Amino acid sequence: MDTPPVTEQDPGPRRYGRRLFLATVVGGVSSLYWGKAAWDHVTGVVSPVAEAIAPIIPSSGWRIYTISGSMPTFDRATWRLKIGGLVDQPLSLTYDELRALPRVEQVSTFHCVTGWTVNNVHWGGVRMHDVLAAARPQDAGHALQFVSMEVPYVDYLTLGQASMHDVMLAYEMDGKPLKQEHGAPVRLVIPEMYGYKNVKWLQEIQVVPESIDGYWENLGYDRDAWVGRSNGYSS
Ligand SMILES: Nc1nc2c(c(=O)[nH]1)N[C@H]1C(S)=C(S)[C@@H](COP(=O)(O)O)O[C@H]1N2
Ligand SMILES: [Mo]
Repeated sequence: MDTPPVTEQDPGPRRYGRRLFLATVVGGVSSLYWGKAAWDHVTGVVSPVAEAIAPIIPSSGWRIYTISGSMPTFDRATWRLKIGGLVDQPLSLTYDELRALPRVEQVSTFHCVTGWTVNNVHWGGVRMHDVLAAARPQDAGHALQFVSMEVPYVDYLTLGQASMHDVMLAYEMDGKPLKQEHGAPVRLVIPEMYGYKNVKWLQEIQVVPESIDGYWENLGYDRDAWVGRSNGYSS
């Protein structure tokens, strides 16, 4: 990696204007959308050229973050993605089972709340709908808890947020399997929200009654981390 892993510190002064341009486009779609498709959250699209070259030109400008100073190791033999909590059918997916779900690709821009941005990241993975559908969430479940192998990193999204069209579980970046430093084997991608909601090294998704504060929210960042509309301070 280019830079040693660091942990995100104080949010610092606000650097984004409200009119920050959020470029995001879906390059592949799954047939079913779960919940309301939220196309109105898309405020811009990348050019076809940018979309075409994204898989061959690695996205640059990343800073690698961990909260523990070490990175969890992905063991293909033992890793499982567990789907539990308020579901009728708890699941434990192997890496191959995850890869067998309907595949989607998208090009979207990634923003850390501290001010750095990576444009036109080409992601490959699965939509939340396809992961959750088989687990059959119960009516009492209104949110998802995302649990990292990096304990105690967790974060939450409401089901409505998680059902936006470009929220995905990504197992590929720039056309290659997700690297360890970026959260292998799979990370959450929600381009509308700042990086800290994009949990790396996922191991479990729990259907829970409501969205509550995750790791960084407990340290003062906003729970709803909308890019350009959240300054990272609790209000
Ligand atoms: N498990 C885990 N996930 C994480 C983090 C982390 O420290 N640990 N940092 C978050 C933050 S603040 C950002 S900006 C992005 C950075 O992604 P990258 O390390 O792939 O550049 O990961 C997010 N997901
Ligand atoms: Mo971040």
